[in-house]
Amino acid sequence: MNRSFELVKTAYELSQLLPTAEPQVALAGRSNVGKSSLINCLAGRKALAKISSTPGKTQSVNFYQINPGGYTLVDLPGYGYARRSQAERAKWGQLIEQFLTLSPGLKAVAVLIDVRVPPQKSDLEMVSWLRHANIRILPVLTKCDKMNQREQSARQREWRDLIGGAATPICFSCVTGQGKDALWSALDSLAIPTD
Ligand SMILES: Nc1nc2c(ncn2[C@@H]2O[C@H](COP(=O)(O)OP(=O)(O)OP(=O)(O)O)[C@@H](O)[C@H]2O)c(=O)[nH]1
Ligand SMILES: [Mg+2]
Repeated sequence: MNRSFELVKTAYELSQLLPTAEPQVALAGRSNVGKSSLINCLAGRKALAKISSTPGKTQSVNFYQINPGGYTLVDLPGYGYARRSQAERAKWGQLIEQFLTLSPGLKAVAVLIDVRVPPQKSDLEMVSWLRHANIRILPVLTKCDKMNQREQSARQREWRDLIGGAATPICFSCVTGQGKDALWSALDSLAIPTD
């Protein structure tokens, strides 16, 4: 199915985050994990979201309206980027937290994790924060083209056990397109009401 992606809003400040009841799924993950690349891959457009090999590229909350589907994918700034000043990290932490707390339409958060990297404190903190806030977690392992099948499966099991009870993480790669269909199905079933 061909989908259209439209960047409908960009927020840099807490005051620009107006609560909305429209269905949304947010993408969260450490800087450089591949959030913006995943948006581009799903959209089939290379330059929709800005990507960079330097962490900290996305500095705003970006809202992409998906049609058909009628929901919004929200690209969040990355967390855990140590080379930012403490003030900047605090500002983004607040922006992300405020967004996650104040979005009545938020159906789930896709937590993106680099398949090559063992579980990091910042990822575990994000997962635990979401669980406490009662927000559904869609775990996605990124850059799966960089690891063989056996290593991917081991990391999937590791995260399934850590998140506990949630679905097995989807292995995704924007280089090979692995996991793209599975991700669309998961997003649709989380964001589109069934009744
Ligand atoms: N091999 C490979 N590289 C990837 C993949 N996805 C992203 N990358 C690379 O990872 C780097 C970071 O990608 P981004 O999409 O900018 O990451 P981000 O999570 O949006 O980063 P921030 O905006 O800084 O939070 C870029 O150099 C991408 O080309 C993938 O599936 N496979
Ligand atoms: Mg980005």
